[in-house]
Amino acid sequence: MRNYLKHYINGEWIDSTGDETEDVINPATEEVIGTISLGTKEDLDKAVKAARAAFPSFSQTSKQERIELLERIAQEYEKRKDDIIETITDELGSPLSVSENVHYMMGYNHFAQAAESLKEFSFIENRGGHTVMKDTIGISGLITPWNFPTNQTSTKIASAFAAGSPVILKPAELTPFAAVILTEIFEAAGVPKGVFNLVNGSGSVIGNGISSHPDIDFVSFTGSGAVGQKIMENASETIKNFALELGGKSPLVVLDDADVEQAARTAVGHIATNTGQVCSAATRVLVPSSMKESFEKAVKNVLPEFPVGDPREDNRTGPLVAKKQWDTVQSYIEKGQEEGATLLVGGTGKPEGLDKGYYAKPTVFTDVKNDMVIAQEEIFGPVMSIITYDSIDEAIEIANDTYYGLAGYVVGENPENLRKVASGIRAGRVKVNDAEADFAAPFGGYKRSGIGREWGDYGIEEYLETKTILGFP
Ligand code: TAP
Repeated sequence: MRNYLKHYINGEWIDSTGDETEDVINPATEEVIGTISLGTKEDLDKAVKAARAAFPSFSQTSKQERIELLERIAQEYEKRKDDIIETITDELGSPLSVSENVHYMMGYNHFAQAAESLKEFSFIENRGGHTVMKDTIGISGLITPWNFPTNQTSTKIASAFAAGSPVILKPAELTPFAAVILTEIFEAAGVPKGVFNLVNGSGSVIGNGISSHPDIDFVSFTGSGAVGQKIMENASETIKNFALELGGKSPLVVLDDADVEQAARTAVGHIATNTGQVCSAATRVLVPSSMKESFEKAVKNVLPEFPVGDPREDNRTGPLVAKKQWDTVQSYIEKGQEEGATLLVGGTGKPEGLDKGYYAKPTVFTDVKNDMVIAQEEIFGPVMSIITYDSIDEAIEIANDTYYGLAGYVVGENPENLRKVASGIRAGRVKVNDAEADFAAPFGGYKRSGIGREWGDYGIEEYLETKTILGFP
């Protein structure tokens, strides 16, 4: 059992001032695996005070000191590899291979990349008549979701540390244990007292408290649009800066010269990885009308490559994170059928033989119209919608016919068409064919997918203010 009834404030694990606790459940077994304390406003105030006290010295550390700090964190992070992988598999339900190759790997890369980006980063620029200086924004409140327990936290923390900003982290209640390991990593790496503070608790108390706190200068949030909107409202009370990463309904445009089997594999990979609980997942798959039947056949052929089951065994897809998420996914599958989409594979209920655990059937709808609810709303589960198009212009139009704009994908051969689609999609990140991940590349959304950018030097920028000095001697 992992019981963490303390918060980490000012370099110490201290008791919560409240006595409310929350059990954490392994979604694969439905068993309680530990308990956390739900912090109070008083706990948050203590953390804010500690971060404030750490601000003057941490914000004045040299670039070199911060590079070395981030490099030490990356080294300590590597030492905790097995722990991180096991913990994420237990609290989130992701298969061990996904916990290693996605969750562990992404967290590591954010720290390593922040150190690299910082090496090239210029905090002062003489522009002839004036000098522009980049100054730490102040102290930052970080609110993170459950779907990437090390990626979402690490990208924010790495950027904040690179910019010299002390932080208060409130991780999601559903997956709080990876953040405990991160805290231990920061201690081992010698993060100064008060620079990192962990306050566990509910969104309504600690999350809400962070976004409305008069002494917090910046809030970085990842999660749902509804809560993102609340963060904006709260931040407006104190004219606080914020960055929001709010999910999507991303298109995968399959061009007519794409390898149909490979395209189907890419599409299924999106709903299988992390059980489709990925903000940038391609859940609308746009295929040429002429390719519809061969694509549907290819999807059925490749599905067995992504077995669903016990995340501690050799499976590609685990359960959904919680019963509530399972219920949400079920209701969208029902909705798709009511709306008249054709169920190609999957459906409601649990996959055969998986009665325990929040497992959902990988589900593919075809004959989907882009204005159906299943094509417009973020489902956050293993559900794909196949939509047909008749021209590249139409494909781009459908791709952009959404409130979201986080990511887009295009697969095919003809470079001109690939360029046309990649440039035409209104989203913060477009991936062409099987391009490799790049942690120096900015990540964030257009439209209702968010405000601001994370990762690499763009991520660091969010934690900085721009100061003009006239007559700098
Ligand atoms: P949210 O409710 O948005 O939770 C994200 C984080 O915000 C959690 O730490 C949550 O705390 C906190 N929070 C909740 N209410 C808050 C408030 N009033 N003020 C400040 N912080 C608050 O997401 P969820 O309920 O976990 O998931 C719901 C849906 O959101 C999903 O189905 C999915 O569509 C979307 N989602 C998107 C993303 C990404 S990456 N864009 C990630 C997760 C979920 P607690 O939950 O601990 O109380």
